[in-house]
Amino acid sequence: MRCRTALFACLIALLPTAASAQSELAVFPKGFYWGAATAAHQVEGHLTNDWVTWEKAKGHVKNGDTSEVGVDHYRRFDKDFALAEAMGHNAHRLSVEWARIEPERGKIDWAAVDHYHEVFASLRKHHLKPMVTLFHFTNPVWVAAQGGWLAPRTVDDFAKFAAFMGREFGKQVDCWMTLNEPNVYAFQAFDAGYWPPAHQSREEALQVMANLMRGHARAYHALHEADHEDADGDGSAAEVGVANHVALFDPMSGINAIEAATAYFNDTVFNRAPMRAASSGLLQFEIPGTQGVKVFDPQAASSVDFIGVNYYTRWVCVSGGAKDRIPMPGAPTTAMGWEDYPYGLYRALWMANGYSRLPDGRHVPILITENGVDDPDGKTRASYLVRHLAEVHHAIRDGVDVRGYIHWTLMDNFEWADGYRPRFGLYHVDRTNGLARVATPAVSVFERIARSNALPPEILATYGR
Ligand code: GCO
Repeated sequence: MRCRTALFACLIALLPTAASAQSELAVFPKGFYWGAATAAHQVEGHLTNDWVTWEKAKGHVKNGDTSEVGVDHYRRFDKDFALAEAMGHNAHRLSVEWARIEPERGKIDWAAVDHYHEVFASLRKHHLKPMVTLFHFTNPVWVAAQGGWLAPRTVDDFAKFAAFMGREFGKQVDCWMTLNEPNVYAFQAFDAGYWPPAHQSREEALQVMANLMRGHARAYHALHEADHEDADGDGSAAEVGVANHVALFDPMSGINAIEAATAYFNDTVFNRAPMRAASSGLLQFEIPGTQGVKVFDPQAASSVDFIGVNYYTRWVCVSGGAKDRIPMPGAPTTAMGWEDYPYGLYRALWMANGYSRLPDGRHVPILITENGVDDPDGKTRASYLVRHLAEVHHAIRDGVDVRGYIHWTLMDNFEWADGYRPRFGLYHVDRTNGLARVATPAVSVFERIARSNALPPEILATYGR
């Protein structure tokens, strides 16, 4: 009994320390980037590229939706950035449309260039650091006609485009992402056949991944050669990375060899291979039973200044049925049918951390370049945001060098083959009312977090479970 009393006394003595440690721990590092991401094709509207051609055929996009008007961000960008600024954001991730800037090989459309100068000037005016993606799933028609990313020539063309971007926009942009989700693009467009050019060849998907990473490596060096201007005065003229999609894969049963192997190979080729390529230089895109790629590309070694992580969900690998992966049975899922699994972000950050020590000796930081939820009635986003940020905070506390959190997405937009039904936006876009931007409840919660650079205890208490 005496012993128990002593133990309780001891625990009570610890309580205030634990509570203050908790509030201290909910603070993010100084200078942390808070923002949202968009992609040109999903928001701008008024475009011509390989996706626009694809959307015209019936059945390619749900409900016959097209990106034709998008959410008219091409014209409304300044007002949209004002919304991000009002939310306390200090960064914004967006992509530039290669097809606008170079509509024909070697021919620059200077009106499009001027447009993006205005876009970056507007970001600056709204105190948002531009984080610019060069390839976010769409190609100029002439690139698609030459075979797209299956053609080695596209690697050279992309490097030239990157050099142009660095020269032209270096005084306005420091943070560059060469590619968005090379793994998702390669498999959706060349293996699953869901996106243009809708091939169904796993072998091609592996070649495309390798070509994308070759393109990344060339673009990395081209941007560093071309961009010497420190746009925001932080001492660095160009930081270049890739926005990697990380999906967790777990076997349903750890003692089922097929399920364990499926999880292992998915994780290896889909998640790890692109990060490893840009870190070690080894382009190894292989799946058992398929002709893959394994080659060392010296240009790819140490070709990142940060590692971008796009995280949404985990898949559980199963065997014996029609599907080989499903959301975890019984777990909560989002409207997209994806498991709501915040701990996966903690795991994804540690995975990326494993590729952050480069052969040239640098240890590069990690940036969360996308994380978000399809939330049709706006009721779950605030909780999704807070629970995922709590895991980001845990990862930082445990030693991962995470420099920012960029939410997908600023406003509802064209979700590729799913059209306009999914709603990932912090702002809902009312398509029945002149594309009006309507704040979802997550906006004020995000603002509280961004402005305090912390997860305030009352926000954690209300939304953190
Ligand atoms: C991707 C893209 C975005 C998507 C988002 C939601 O991951 O496919 O980067 O374009 O819209 O991820 O699916």
